[in-house]
Order: sequence, then C-alpha cells, then structure tokens
Amino acid sequence: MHRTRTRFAARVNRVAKGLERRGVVATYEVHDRLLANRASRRRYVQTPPALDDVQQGVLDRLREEGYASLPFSELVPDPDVWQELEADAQRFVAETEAGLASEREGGESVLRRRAGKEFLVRKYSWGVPLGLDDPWLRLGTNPRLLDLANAYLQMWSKLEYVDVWYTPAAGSDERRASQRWHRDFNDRHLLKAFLYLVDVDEEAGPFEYVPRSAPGGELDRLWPWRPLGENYPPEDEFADHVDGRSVTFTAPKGTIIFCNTSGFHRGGFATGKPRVLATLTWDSPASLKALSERNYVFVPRNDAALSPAQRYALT
Ligand SMILES: O=C(O)CCC(=O)C(=O)O
Repeated sequence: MHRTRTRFAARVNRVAKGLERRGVVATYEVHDRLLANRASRRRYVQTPPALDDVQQGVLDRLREEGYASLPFSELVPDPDVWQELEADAQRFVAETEAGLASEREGGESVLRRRAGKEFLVRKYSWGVPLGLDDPWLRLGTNPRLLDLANAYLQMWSKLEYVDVWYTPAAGSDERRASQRWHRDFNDRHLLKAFLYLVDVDEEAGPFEYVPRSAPGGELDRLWPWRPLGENYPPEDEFADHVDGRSVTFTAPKGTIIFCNTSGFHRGGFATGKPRVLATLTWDSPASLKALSERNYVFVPRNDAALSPAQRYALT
C-alpha cells in the first residue's frame, strides 16, 4: 500500500513538474513573440540610440561572433568611473580575503556563496537592495553599456543581474557547474559583460566562449538553446564537436568582455590564483516574466535624471 502510494505520488509529481515546465515555456514564448518583448522592441525602434565608432565596433563583433572584448577605458573613457569601480572592488577583495582567512581558522562564514556554485564568493548574491549610489548598478545603466545592450538585443533590455565575484584558487582538479561548458537558460536574447578586476591568466580561470554558438549562429544547432533546456552537454562529445574553436580570454585587469551566453561558455576554474570580476546581465522582459529573477531590488532614490531606457532597465 505504502509502495503504491509512493509510486503514485512520484507520478503526480512528475506530471506536475512537466505541466509547470510547459507553462513556463509557454509564458516565455508568448511574452517573446506577442507581449512584453514586442512592446520593448517598439520602444527601441521609436528611439534607437546613436552609437559611436567604439560601440558600433563592439556591436558588429557581437553580431558576427557572439562576443567582443576591449579595454574598459576605450568604451568608458571617463577615468573617474574606473577609479570608483576599482576602489570598490579593492574593498570587496580585502573583505573577502579577511573572511576566507577567518574561515580557514575555523571562524563562522560571513561570505556570500550560492548553493551549487560554492567555489566563488559574491559581493551581492540575492535580494540585495541597490540604488544609484551603487557604482555597479550605475555601470549596468551607463549609456555606454546600456545603449550597446539595447542595440544588440534590438529592444529595451532589463538589467537582470549585477554582482562582483571573487573566485579563490581551488585545490580541485575537477570542473563544476559553470566551470563546465554550458548555455545559460535565462533567455535567447541575452547579453553579459565580464569586467576583469585583476589580471587573468590561465591559472586564474579565464572566461572561455565558443564563437557563433548563440541562437542564430553557425553552431546554434549544437545542443541547441531551449527555454529551460538541458544545457550542459557531455564534456568529451562537446570537445569533439567544437574541435578547438573556442576562445580563451586571458587578459589584463580592466578588460571588458561582452558575450551572448545563450552560446556555449565556461570559466572560473581558478587553479593557481584568484580571479575577481564584475558581471552584468541584460536580458529581455520575457525572460523576467518567465525564466529569470533579478538578483537585486532597485531602490529608487535620486533617480530623477534617469532616461526612460535606464528606468526601464531597472524596473
Ligand atoms: O565564471 C565564468 O567565467 C563563467 C560564468 C558563467 O558561466 C556565467 O556567468 O554564465
């Protein structure tokens, strides 16, 4: 009797999960084709941003390859912006290293980590209230970046994720979670930026990307992107298919990498030295309706000067 009931409960659970999954996918597709994304595409078309040559160069490479990287100072020449970010990053690094030292001595952990990706420490993680006094949130709405994101996605995007990561050098020789090749499930309209806050060489776990693997690219049929899809292919089969065509971003501090991570990527396998970077995600309103959640709560203070596109990105 107990066994029958347990099997029955498992079946109900499976069916319920399947229905829930189908519901999420249907919500996403309807918002992509008809509702939220259509409205945000219209807003974009009505007021398209004017890009300068640097932004246009990044956009052309993104469209061609799915990624582009350049020195941050070329994209955002104002030295005050970088100085503020660098100073904040240094505080985060000092706090994190003090926290790691205390953990090694048996102290209680005060560092922010997420289940499944415990190998890195986050400045914010989930649910943090952020206002425009936060330099990383301001970076995500800086028109030099936001206009580029909107032009790439051809719609007014949503700033979905803002964080700074510290990945300590691990003793592990096995890649886990996002250290393995995968597609992000968040959205097919997706742009991430990774801003290196230290020099990143092979030992610091560089970001890696497979060009033209995002939807619409030559390799998009390789374990194709699907909403909530199975997005971690078997490593050996994957290596055979990609056949050395991936790009590894070993690069100096102050490099910014843009890429569509619905294409294949991996990184953060820091073997010999820590890696520190800031990461931002812009995606579509359909994604926020169905597939993803913001990691911060926007606190609207001193926000009168925000442009409509900036406000849209944060709300
Ligand atoms: O840490 C990395 O370099 C990869 C991160 C990643 O997979 C992601 O943000 O989707």
